[in-house]
Amino acid sequence: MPERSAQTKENKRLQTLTAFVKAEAQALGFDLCRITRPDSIPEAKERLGQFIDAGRHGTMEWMAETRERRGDPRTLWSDVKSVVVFAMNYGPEEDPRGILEKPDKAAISVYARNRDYHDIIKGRLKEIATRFAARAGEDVKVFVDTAPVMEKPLAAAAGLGWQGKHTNLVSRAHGSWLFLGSMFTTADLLIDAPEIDHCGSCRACLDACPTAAFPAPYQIDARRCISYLTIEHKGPIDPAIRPLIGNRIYGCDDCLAACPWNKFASAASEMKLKAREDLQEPDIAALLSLDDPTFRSFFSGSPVKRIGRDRFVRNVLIAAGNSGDRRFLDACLSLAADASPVVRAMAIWALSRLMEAGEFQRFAAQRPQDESDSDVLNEWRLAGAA
Ligand code: B12
Ligand code: SF4
Repeated sequence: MPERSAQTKENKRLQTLTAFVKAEAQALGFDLCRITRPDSIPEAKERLGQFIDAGRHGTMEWMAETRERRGDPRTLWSDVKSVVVFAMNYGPEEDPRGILEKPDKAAISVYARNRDYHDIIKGRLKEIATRFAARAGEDVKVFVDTAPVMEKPLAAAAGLGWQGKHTNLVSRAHGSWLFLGSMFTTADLLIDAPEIDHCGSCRACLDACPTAAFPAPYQIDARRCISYLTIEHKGPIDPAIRPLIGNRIYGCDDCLAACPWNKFASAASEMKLKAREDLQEPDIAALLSLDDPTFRSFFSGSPVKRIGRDRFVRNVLIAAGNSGDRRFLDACLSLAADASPVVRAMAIWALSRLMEAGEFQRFAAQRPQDESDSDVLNEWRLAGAA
């Protein structure tokens, strides 16, 4: 009998701890919080392996380097008994695709229009983890995005939603606009049931992708995804894809915005991030003129700062080249002499699109002959001015 009462006591303790972590999550503004076991995603490791073996991670070598730990939470931390997954809705007030019709404006994806969500979510997770650890006397670790944790399948296993055909987590209550984070703990908390797939025959997200980045439903080839190309990829972007990027200069929201479940998303919570006014529809002209110090101060506290001025201006030049707007010519001409090769290369491409053929040939004939960067030289070749 004493054994049984010890077990009842332990069950009660775990119930109280489970309720505690969920109440804390709600108090700190998380829209969803549910729990799963670390062994709940047995198929994820193999699928991650297929993704990497097919080269779909592109130049994100960190995915291949961490594949063992990433594929199984127990390899990352052998003592983990429960995985608490948190989600925060960041749905925009208006359909973010409206700006795609304004070629002199630059589209920054919704998640990056304010402070870096990593900082905000991590701060809140740390608060919860500190209070939880003190109360439970158990170990905890918190993760947001950058750790080798497969957040989406874990979230689906915990029942926060399901992985939609665009591969991101979709919830019936919040649609596709969710940030995820997790807390691993040695406490054996009470787990929740997984959610089932509610995509049905819908393929809106797959059809919405401007670059055909989905080789099949539920699978992405990051090498074609505008989010990867504008944020993660460092060098020149495939010339065949550049025209498809339009004015998207940082990330892409098209597949998320196309999801019909968004219309069921609950009203904005008070703790939701509001977009910075000046990042909603910034002018391409203003962004082309950013040098390193002005870039850093304009994007202070924003995730955009992470990619650095050169990669950012590379993206803005692609938008300028796609705009058909000759008002950007002067800015592109001065960027063709920029110190950064990736900027020079993309300025040449933008000019080749904005200038008349003869005008471009005359400009090319006068170019300095001391260029030695292979990417820039390649750009001249591609533009027919070898
Ligand atoms: C690498 C990465 C990227 C890469 C690759 C995207 C990808 N889908 O993997 C790039 C740079 C392209 C990217 C882009 C974006 N990302 Co990102 N990214 C990540 C990261 C760091 C790892 C994801 C990962 O493990 N990918 C590897 C693949 C193999 O895993 P997977 O996508 O889960 O693949 C599953 C499916 O393919 C599925 N599957 C395969 N075959 C089949 C078959 C069937 C029948 C079924 C059902 C399933 C299935 O099984 C796989 C394993 O679960 C996570 C953070 C994290 N640590 O998890 C954020 C994360 C996924 N990104 C996020 C966001 C917000 C974005 C963007 C919207 C940002 C933007 N606006 O530009 C875009 C969305 C693009 C898209 N459609 O995915 C959020 C998504 C939140 C959510 N609601 O799910 C995350 C979780 C970050 C966070 N903490 O909030 N991202
Ligand atoms: S984020 Fe944009 S480019 Fe990437 S998969 Fe979704 S729709 Fe395609």
